[in-house]
Amino acid sequence: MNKFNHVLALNPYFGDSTALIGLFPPTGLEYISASMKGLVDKVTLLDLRHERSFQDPKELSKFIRNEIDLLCVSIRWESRFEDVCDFLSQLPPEVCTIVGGYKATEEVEYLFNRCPNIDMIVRGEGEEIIKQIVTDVPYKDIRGLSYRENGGVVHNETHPLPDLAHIPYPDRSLRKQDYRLVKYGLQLSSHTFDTVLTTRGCPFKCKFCTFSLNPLGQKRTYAERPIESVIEELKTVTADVVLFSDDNFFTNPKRSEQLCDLIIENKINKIFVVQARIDIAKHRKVLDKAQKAGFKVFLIGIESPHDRILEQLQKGITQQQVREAFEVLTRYDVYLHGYFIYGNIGETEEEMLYIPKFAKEIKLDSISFQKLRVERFSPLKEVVEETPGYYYTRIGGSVYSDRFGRKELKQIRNRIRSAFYDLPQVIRMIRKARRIGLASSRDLADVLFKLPLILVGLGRRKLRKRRRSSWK
Ligand code: B12
Ligand code: SF4
Repeated sequence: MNKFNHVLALNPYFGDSTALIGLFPPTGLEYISASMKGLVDKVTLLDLRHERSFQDPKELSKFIRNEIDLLCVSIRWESRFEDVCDFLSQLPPEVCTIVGGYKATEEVEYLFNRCPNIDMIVRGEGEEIIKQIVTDVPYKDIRGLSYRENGGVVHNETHPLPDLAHIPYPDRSLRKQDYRLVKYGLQLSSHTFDTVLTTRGCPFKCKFCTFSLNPLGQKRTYAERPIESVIEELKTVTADVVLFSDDNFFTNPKRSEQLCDLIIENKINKIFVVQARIDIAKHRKVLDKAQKAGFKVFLIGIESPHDRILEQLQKGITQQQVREAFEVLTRYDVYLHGYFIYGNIGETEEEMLYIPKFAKEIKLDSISFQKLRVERFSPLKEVVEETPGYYYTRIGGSVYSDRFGRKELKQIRNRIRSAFYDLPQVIRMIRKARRIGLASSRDLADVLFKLPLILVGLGRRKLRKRRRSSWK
């Protein structure tokens, strides 16, 4: 007989968000659910983005009281963290509640104080840990677990990172819906979306990045899943577009090439989206195969056009190398998106405003740009603390300076955006998206038709945001 009968795996996020966030499934929670399979009688996965009635904590509590004997919640993001805490605190305290996820791991003490109904927190990657919790392993013997005992909290030692060859891939059978591009309740594309993780960790050491640091401050060693298991998983994926959410899909070009070969051989017809470094441009054979295998969108971390800043960020690339790489990449029929960071230490206004110009020079189709951020374990934290005139107001928040405060950086952001996204660029993006099959003519006509409603939604969101900030 199993220790638990009916487990609820809960993605507690819903409400105001960007369309991109609604696009992807709660991968971590699906990994956890897959690991519990066979060890509990039943798992129900609720993604609150798609469960309107359960967005009311009273309704959800009724369901939990009637059905559930273990509640597993994933807390992953900085954004909406307090809302999630408020929501969780309204759920039945008598049902055993475990939380896990990147943000939960960062905020263990805070969460135990803030949400009295949380019984346990799983720190770090949770596949092995959850298996021990739902079987009869005594809590004191489960590494990676923090739990309440005699009015206090016990933190067990850290769990070793799981071996990727031995963990099952996400359990998609628990989904009640497909994932689509939806904004203000309006569907913007006919495509369905999914994510697949083929590796964890990244061997590079960019100073601003915590992607490859787990929230315990340990560098996540780069680890690969067996490619056969990736192909087996891909065969079960029904979505049209798949994001390989590896930090850098091409870390091991030989393996990437093999994966492309197997995708072609197995006739897996999808649009693949990958995160990459410019280094991939050196591997033409891999690029040729990737194009053939359906890799159509490359999300590339460039961070800055300035060598001084690239060096400061320890990105390991130079402006000239970026230019050379894009000369190669633009020969392929792929959509190229670049990530940039502005507001770097010592960066002048002029330097920040060069981002859109540079992005056009190297022929990027689209860009996103973020303020420099400080995370608890990012190596950049110390640099900011030691640099006079620079500061951050909270962990996970942006870096400001005496010269560039919130207001100044917001103005610069708007100028970067309008300089890049002019009409010719928007037309170029649409044409490219159509040509490579990312969006059909019907999708585009549909978006145009829905444009007035999207603008109304945007206006409402801005109003809500303004009201919220005037209450604070
Ligand atoms: C892919 C990705 C995305 C995708 C989302 C894909 C998806 N499926 O959700 C997209 C592109 C949409 C995205 C967006 C953003 N992302 Co992102 N993203 C990632 C990335 C690279 C991988 C996520 C993933 O799939 N991990 C694999 C799964 C298996 O890991 P996991 O979710 O952590 O789950 C494991 C454990 O945490 C734990 N666990 C999780 N839940 C639970 C629950 C229980 C009960 C238990 C026991 C265990 C457990 O076990 C799981 C299995 O090991 C991570 C970095 C990373 N390496 O994790 C950043 C990361 C999660 N993103 C981050 C950020 C900041 C963002 C953005 C805010 C960026 C931006 N400014 O726009 C946005 C918006 C997010 C939001 N909601 O507001 C940060 C979060 C930091 C923080 N504390 O807030 C991360 C950690 C990157 C970083 N270091 O900066 N992201
Ligand atoms: S920015 Fe990219 S390449 Fe650099 S450490 Fe992070 S994931 Fe790795």
